[in-house]
Amino acid sequence: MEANLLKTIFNAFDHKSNFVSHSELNSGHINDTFLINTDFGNRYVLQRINHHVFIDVEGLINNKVLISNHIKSKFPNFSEQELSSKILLFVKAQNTKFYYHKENENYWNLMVFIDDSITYEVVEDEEIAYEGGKLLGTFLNLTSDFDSSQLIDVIPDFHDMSFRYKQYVSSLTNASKERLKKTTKYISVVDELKVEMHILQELKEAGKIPIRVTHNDTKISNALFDQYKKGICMIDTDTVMPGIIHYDFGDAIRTICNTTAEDEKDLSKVEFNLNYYKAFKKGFIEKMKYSLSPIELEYLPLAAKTMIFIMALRFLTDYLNNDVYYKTRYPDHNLDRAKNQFKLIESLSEKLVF
Ligand code: GN1
Ligand code: MG
Repeated sequence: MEANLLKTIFNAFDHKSNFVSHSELNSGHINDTFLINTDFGNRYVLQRINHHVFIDVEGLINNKVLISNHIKSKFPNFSEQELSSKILLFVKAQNTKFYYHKENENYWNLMVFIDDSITYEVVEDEEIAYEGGKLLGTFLNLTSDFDSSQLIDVIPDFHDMSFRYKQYVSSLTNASKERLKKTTKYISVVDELKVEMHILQELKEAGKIPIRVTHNDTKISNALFDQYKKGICMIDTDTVMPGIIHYDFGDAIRTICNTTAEDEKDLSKVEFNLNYYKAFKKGFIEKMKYSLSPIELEYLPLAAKTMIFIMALRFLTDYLNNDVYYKTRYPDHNLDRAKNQFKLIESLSEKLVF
């Protein structure tokens, strides 16, 4: 993207720094994210929100700022400097809102970049898995006293199994013959698993699982670590909204326990790492032990399987719909992502007993 345009947008925010250069952070499948370097060395993350996917961008930004302020309020003795190295801080635009937007154009928001931080696409050792569990547990714990009804549903029915299943069924009727043929094997896997994969949804609908503030995009690349492999905080709070903890636990496991990235084509490399599962769960429970109910605890293993299934189904659906939702880099990218997730479910089912 053109530097001048980014500079103009960056200068619409109240940061008192001068734009020096930028680079694109190729992390997300939906939004566009840029790292901005400034003259005093402080760096920022400038994000263009995809308003076709996120219909109520103002509501989304309000959610993120409310949660960030709530977490901030838990550390009253921290200086601004300390806060900016541990917590996601959003910068106001000159018009005093936390976003910049011109009519008929894109929405942008700006965060302070947390220096010396690292993210992982694939987990390299148990320590990262354990720290990842503590990070998610801490996020859910710090937000557990926030009234989730103050948050909007950024994407209604986001992890709702019945909704995702319906979308998948309608993609089957829209799909080209060629794409349908390439997915035959997976269509039968979906049929085999679908009843079991609705269990959590049914418990939620029956009011048996508490509704809390949840993050909803807890893949490992959304956890920030320092140079010593210690967790700093969870990032990418775009999808923070009311939900059940199972999807957060499951989405973290989906990426932490996968021995490959979610789009690895060589399926012989894709395995579920049970040691990372145990390490993550240990860290998670350490931080959540006082606020987890027995039913929440009981369904954590099924949550892992369900969340991998939801993502497999969403990638498959988008493939059948000709890639209208996720960014893709080549024609069968979504199919490769789906195959990878189905292989992960197969491996999980061999290793995890529940
Ligand atoms: C999308 O754009 P990104 O990477 O933050 C998706 C998540 C998926 C993830 C898979 C709004 O997140 O649900 O788990 O891709 N976000 C949305 O990598 O659909
Ligand atoms: Mg996200």
